[in-house]
Amino acid sequence: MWIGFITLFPELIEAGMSKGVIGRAGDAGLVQTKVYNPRDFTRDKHRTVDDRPYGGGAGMVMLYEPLRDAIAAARRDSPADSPVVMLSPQGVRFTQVVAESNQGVPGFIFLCGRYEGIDQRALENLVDFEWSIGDFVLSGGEIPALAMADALIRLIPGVLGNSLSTIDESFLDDQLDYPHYTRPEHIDDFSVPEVLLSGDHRRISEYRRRGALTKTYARRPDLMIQKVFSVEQRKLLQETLLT
Ligand code: 21W
Repeated sequence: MWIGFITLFPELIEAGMSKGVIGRAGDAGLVQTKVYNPRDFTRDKHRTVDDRPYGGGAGMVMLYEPLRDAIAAARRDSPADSPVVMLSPQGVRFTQVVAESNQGVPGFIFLCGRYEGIDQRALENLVDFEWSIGDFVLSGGEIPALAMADALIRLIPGVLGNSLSTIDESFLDDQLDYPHYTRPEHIDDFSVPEVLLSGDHRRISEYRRRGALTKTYARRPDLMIQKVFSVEQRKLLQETLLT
């Protein structure tokens, strides 16, 4: 996968792409990234990338021309048909379903806005999709772009390796996680639940399914609307919540 980032803050993207699982995917050649700074595509002495909004109002608007030329440069480097994705509070919500439905797309050009936004003519004529990460206000598109890149890169075969967590537990995909414990067994008066030390894999698995199901019911009932519960799930909910 190839990802180009159009951003006034290249260091933010470079830092976010260089660590952990995502950094190793880059080192392994599973993903190539390149950053384009609209400021490098300006022609005036002051390298201007923004101006005041027509019609007045607060804040500044990103200029059309440096964005057009930065996107053109990214298009020359990117695989054919890589969509230009604007990170924007007006965008469609990016979810795991969106990430999964983009598996196999060879490249993306992520356009990160700053200030109040970009000239509408750039949005209408240079951008294919607008994506948001949720209903809260950030200062720009870089953190959403990194979040989406992370979600997309994790889905590339070979990036995660075949850790047990990715294969064995698909039945928990639409639920919150169960509690995790590691050594030591006792610390500051707090102990590890006995069942996890029992070696009884059937009981351990039930403990985890119960934890995931009841946590989801309590915190994210929206994930359970119209869900058809299995006989076991009804039993686990009933035992845990009604007794
Ligand atoms: C936030 C720019 C708010 C402009 C109505 C009119 C990209 C983002 C962003 C930003 C405003 C994403 C206003 C979740 C986000 C992003 C910068 C609007 C006031 N309201 N996902 N004018 N949240 N945000 N300012 O903020 O670029 S994806």
